[in-house]
Amino acid sequence: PEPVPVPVPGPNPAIKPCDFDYLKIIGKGSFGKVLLARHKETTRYYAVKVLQKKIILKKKEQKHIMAERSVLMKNVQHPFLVGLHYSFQTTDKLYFVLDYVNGGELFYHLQRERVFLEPRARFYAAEIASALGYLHSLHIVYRDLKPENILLDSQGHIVLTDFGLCKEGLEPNGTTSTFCGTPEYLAPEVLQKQAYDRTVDWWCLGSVLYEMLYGLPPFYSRNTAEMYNNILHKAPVLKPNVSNAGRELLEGLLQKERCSRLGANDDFLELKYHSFFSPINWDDLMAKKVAPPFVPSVSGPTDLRHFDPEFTHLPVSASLCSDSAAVTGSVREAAGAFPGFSYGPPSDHAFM
Ligand code: ISQ
Repeated sequence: PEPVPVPVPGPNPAIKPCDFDYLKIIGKGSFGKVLLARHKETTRYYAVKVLQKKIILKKKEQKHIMAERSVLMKNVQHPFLVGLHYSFQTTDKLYFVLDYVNGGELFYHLQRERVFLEPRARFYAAEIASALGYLHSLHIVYRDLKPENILLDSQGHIVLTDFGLCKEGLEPNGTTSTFCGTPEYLAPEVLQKQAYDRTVDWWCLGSVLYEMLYGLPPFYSRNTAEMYNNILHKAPVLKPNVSNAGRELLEGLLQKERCSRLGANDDFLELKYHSFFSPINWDDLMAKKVAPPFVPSVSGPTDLRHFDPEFTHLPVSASLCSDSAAVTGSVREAAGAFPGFSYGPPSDHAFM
């Protein structure tokens, strides 16, 4: 039999910022930005997330970033989680080369339609739940599932992004702000800075499902303090325009006491077999054999119509690919602040 090259994980110093053309900014957070980029040699499109090291170091979020990298690369592969192709670093920046997903944010589509009918909300909630259940099986807690982290691919399937970028927003002056969006899905225990576990993700899923069915987050108020009070002390309002199964599921997921929350005992299995999801064939869902209820209209990989023009019209910084951006990594990077960051499927060339 033919010898088959087996990829072994390790640093890939061969890949560098200048291997890409940076076309558009498609997202921005306090740590850095996400750009649409084209790999010059292959002409393939990627979402490249670029983080400033000094901002991360200042915020002491290094752990989060390393956690993000390990989450993305440690063989974390799931149909509804964004894939990491490479990571590498220069003197002042960290780069993640991710799948490019251009169906738009789920909540961009929700805002256009106000609410989703139950079958559509069920489909999205099921794909998100299966991704969260998979992460939990690897002992990973997603923690901040929020509207802007839930994307649709061009076929209409869910893609969860952002394992660690832009946790709490930090303004340049060091004050917390709503720059990254008000954290309206924060579970009571996170809000109170108590210990949290995988059950926070089921709370967040409950919040997402609530917003898809009712058009607003469960404890929404224009007044942030009041919203926080609602999250901690008020029962969610469950009007009867949603089915009994749907309201029951929301009630279970939005339990303030994490031990009483649906999923507290058998995690994803408790959701999987809930009557709200009885129309879902989970094997077909995971195999992407369930046709998405809505197909985003995109003309091709560079079609940016679903991205906020606030970002896409910004100029792309030339510093992303310049002579000063010396690639670090390989053996030398062990001395730096982000050892072991650079990654790529090694001996890529062996396959081409
Ligand atoms: C992939 N495609 C589009 C946007 C993205 C934002 C963050 C992370 C990955 C992405």
